[in-house]
Amino acid sequence: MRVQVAIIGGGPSGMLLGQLLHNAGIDTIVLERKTREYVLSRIRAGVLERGLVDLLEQAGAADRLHAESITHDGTVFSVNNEYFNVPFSQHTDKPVTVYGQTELTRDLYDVREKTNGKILFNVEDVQLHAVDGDSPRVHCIAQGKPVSINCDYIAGCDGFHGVSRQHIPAGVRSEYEKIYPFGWLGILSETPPVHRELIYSNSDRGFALCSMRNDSLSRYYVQCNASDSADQWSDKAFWDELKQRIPEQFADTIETGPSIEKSIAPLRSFVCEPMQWGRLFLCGDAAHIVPPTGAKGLNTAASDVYYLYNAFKQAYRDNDLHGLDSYSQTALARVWKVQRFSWWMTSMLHRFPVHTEFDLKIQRAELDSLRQSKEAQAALAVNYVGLPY
Ligand code: RFL
Ligand code: PHB
Repeated sequence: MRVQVAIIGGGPSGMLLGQLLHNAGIDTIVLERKTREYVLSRIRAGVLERGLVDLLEQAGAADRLHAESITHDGTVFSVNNEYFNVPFSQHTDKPVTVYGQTELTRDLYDVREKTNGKILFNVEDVQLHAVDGDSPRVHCIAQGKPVSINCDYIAGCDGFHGVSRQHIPAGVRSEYEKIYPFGWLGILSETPPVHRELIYSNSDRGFALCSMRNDSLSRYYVQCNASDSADQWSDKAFWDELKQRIPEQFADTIETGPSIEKSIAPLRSFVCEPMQWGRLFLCGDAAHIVPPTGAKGLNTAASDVYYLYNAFKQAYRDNDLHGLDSYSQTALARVWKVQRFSWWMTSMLHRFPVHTEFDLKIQRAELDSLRQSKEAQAALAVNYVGLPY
């Protein structure tokens, strides 16, 4: 088989890039290791920047999002019992959109199927060959049979645990990493959200987040030990802990119910440089991870997709390789700004085991500044709604 761009990974990055290229007449195949059902069972992001929504529109996958998503013009921060709102609309002209990654990925699968885009699920043993030459190839096993794909370029959209990144030679690749000494225990429950906006909570017992998917589906998180397992947290233990970490007004009114999903996510910052080697281009979590506190992982995957999609169009339509040659540099410039914001949000809101009284005072001063200063709120707002591409 021959395609122009072979895409490894059918998560949101691979599907969005694949659909944009497909709509632009560039021939692609998406190779996904898991089944469609498995990918759609992973509960992840919920807050989308305008840039991502625009790309979904261009991909022809935004109809359901427009009908079912919720728009947020601000967010709440709380410190023990006190809370304040940071209004985005006073500082930016963009809101954020609340719509689950699961639904967004489902929409991308549906549009790929409807437009006859090539995709193979459940592929095994994906191998990349000759990525630094003119004719890269991808081999894999699909439905028990070997498949060989010749292509012009490979997009490595296979997430943090994928194979693509390893093809950048060790002598060329630099990896920057920070592992946080805690995780997030998250649950999904079929209950109405406790508040119409998200609540990011710094409490003496640790961080908590009240989020949502729609009017009758809530997503809540509490900071937990990195070594905890989700099974050891009963629903009751989760709700009791959450209620102790949010202001009383919300604890008293929150509607609880059985969890329909419960999982623990580790918190990590990670960047791989460069994001390109020969004809291989990394995109999304394959190249970088942020702690979820700033809601930036999926959104940063989307900015990579934007740069890479435009670079491929420039290469195929105008025979101009400038966008592809500068992809890594362009994407990384934004990635590091997003890393800074996600690290800052994480540092401001969590309890670290090494925290001294001094550190806690600094953290409180940071939150006081955010509450009192329009400039501090503006800085948060422009980052939270999304830096320009
Ligand atoms: P994904 O989603 O990991 O998809 C990669 C896909 O590649 C497949 N794969 C392979 N396929 C073929 N061959 C191989 N060898 C393969 N190896 C892997 C995998 O099966 C998978 O389907 O990466 P992608 O597409 O780059 O998307 C990134 C996002 O998923 C991620 O950044 C976000 O979920 C992060 N994130 C959030 N991001 C936001 O922008 N806003 C949020 O509100 C937000 N909340 C979150 C989050 C992540 C979380 N967790 C669980 C880490 C909340 C949480 C709790
Ligand atoms: C979510 O709804 O899953 C969510 C929202 C905001 C974040 C992280 C996760 O910062």
